[in-house]
Parts: sequence; structure tokens; C-alpha cells
Amino acid sequence: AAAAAASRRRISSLNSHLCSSSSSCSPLSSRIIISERVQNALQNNEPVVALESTIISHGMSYPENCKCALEVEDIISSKGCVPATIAIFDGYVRVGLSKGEIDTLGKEGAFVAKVSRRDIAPILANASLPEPSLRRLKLGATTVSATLLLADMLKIPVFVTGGIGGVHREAETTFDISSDLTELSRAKNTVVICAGVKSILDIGKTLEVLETLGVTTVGYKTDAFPAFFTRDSGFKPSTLVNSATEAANLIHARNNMRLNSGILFAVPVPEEFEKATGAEIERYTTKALREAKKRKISGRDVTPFLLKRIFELSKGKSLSTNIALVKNNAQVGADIAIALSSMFR
Ligand code: PSU
Ligand code: MN
Repeated sequence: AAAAAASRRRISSLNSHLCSSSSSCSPLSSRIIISERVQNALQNNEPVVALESTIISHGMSYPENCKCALEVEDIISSKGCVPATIAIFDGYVRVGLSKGEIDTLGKEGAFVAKVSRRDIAPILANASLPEPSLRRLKLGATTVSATLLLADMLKIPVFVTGGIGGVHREAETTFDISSDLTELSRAKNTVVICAGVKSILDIGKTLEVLETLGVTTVGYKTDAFPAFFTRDSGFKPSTLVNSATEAANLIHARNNMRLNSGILFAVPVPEEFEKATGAEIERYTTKALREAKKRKISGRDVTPFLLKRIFELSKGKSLSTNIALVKNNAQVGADIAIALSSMFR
């Protein structure tokens, strides 16, 4: 009860932060609990970097997932920013997690729901069930789409992840297009930092849909759009920046024009990690895609299945590249968050 009261107090003071700059504003939901550290940083306009939790529960295996999540938080902290990992626990969206909570998300894989925008209300409502079942879980890991909409609500300027969802290969028959793309088109306060789009997806179609949705795609120090495990997908982003300061200028121009649409920064994996994987990963991807089709895997299970199979087939090689690029993205995200916050000092 004391914790709930403290969190209510924090929310009401955060509401004044959220409402200070615009005339049309709605107070924050009572279903959101923000850690004290994140709350203080937001109020003092210190740089905060949001992080997703599906990458922990469904994107990597235990214990590497938790180790990676904590190391990413440390990288962000050591740069002088505040990390804000987002997930859903027992009826509350939680922003800023403890080590123990991150461990739970990583360990309880099967008992953690993969939550995109459409799943937020049901999982919050499940908290009132006397007994949760496998189909109605209370613990949720948020995807890029859910994390982005929550970060945007809280005006957290930067959100770092590994790879985003996109248009799946053969989407012309399956219609499988990640809600990450729609959410990117809506994000007016938060930008996303990723390592491009995995070739489990159709990268060309993904970029076409992002263009249609009005999302600015930005190569970070490159004019090649990266393909997650490799530095060049063969496709081009819509623009490029050569530094965190240039990135902050771009974000400022977007905000200043009130464009209300998203920006996706794509940071290529550092070269030394690309060499280890490239062509080999493509073979495993093709194999994993064939298996998924044969087993009739669909809906939200597709992406986790493919990621898991590629990790297995590459015997962990793809995992070490994945971890390296997420950490690299964390560095870049922190730099951009710092450049942005120094513009407003
Ligand atoms: N791509 C990755 N790693 C991931 C994901 C995608 O390389 O962990 C996760 C992210 O959380 C992303 C989600 O938001 O998968 C997309 O799922 P879907 O394709 O079902 O929208
Ligand atoms: Mn999908």
C-alpha cells in the first residue's frame, strides 16, 4: 500500500512534467508505475533511454538474455543516462526494472506473454483473474510496438533495441506485417535505434511500408541500410547522419515541425562481428523459414520461432553477434539522448 501511494505521488508529479509543454494533454494512466530513478530523470530533463523486454523473454535464451539486458543498462548508465526497461507485471506497466525483475523476465520464458499494442489491455485485465493460465498470463514482455507507444506516452526521447519487426517474406499471401511499423509511424516523441532489419524479413518491402507510413529511416554514419547481422542490406535508408549531434538536430527539426511521425535510426553491426556470421546466417535463415512454414507457425509465434532456430543452427554464433550489436546500439542511443538533452539546456 505504501509503495502504491508513493507511486501515485510520483505519477501526479510526473503529470505536471508531461503537461508542462503542451496545451492539450491527458494525465498519465494509473496503470503505469515508474521507478524513482526514471521518474527523477524525466522530471529533471536528464537523458533517459527506453528498452524493450521481448528481446529478453523471447529474443534470446537464458542466461545470456539477462546478462545482455543488464550489460546494456550498464552501458547506458555509464554514459550518464538512465535506462528504462519496460514490461508488464501483475496489472501494471512498469518502467525501470530491478535486476530481480529482469531475471524473472529472462527465466520464465513460457510464462511471459509477448505483448504488442493489441495485447496491453488484456494482460492488464488478467491481473484480476484468480488463477492465470497459459493463455491468460499476467506477466508480459513488451515488443518494439508496445514499448514504443509507452515510451512515447512518457516522452522518453530515445528507445534502443536490436532489430525491429517488419514485413515478413511472402507477406503478400500471409499478410504478416509487424505492428512495429504502424507504431513507428505514430511515435511523435520517441525515436528508435536498431541495427536494421533481420533477413528473416523482406527488407525491401519493410522499407517500402515505412516510406508509405512516413517514417524517416536514417543510416547512422552510413548510407547503406543495415541487415542486422550484416552491415549492408543492399537497400538505402531515406537519409543519413554522421554524428549524435546531427541525429539530435534531425529530431529537433521533426519535433519543431510537429510532424507527429517516427524516426528509425539504423546502426550497422561493428565490422569485427559481421565477419563471423554474414553468409552463414543467411543459410540458417532459409532453413528456419522452411521449417516454420512446414510447421504452420503463424501470428506472434513466427518471429520468436525464427530467432530461436537461427540461434540453434548457428550454435550460438548469431547470439554473440546479436549481443554485440545491441550493446553498440546502446552506446549510440545514449550519445543521441545526451546530444538531445544538451540542446535544451
Ligand atoms: N527482431 C529481432 N529480435 C527480436 C525481435 C525482432 O531481431 O527480439 C522482437 C522485437 O521485440 C520485435 C518483435 O518488436 O520481435 C516483433 O515481433 P512480430 O514480428 O511478431 O511483430
Ligand atoms: Mn507478425
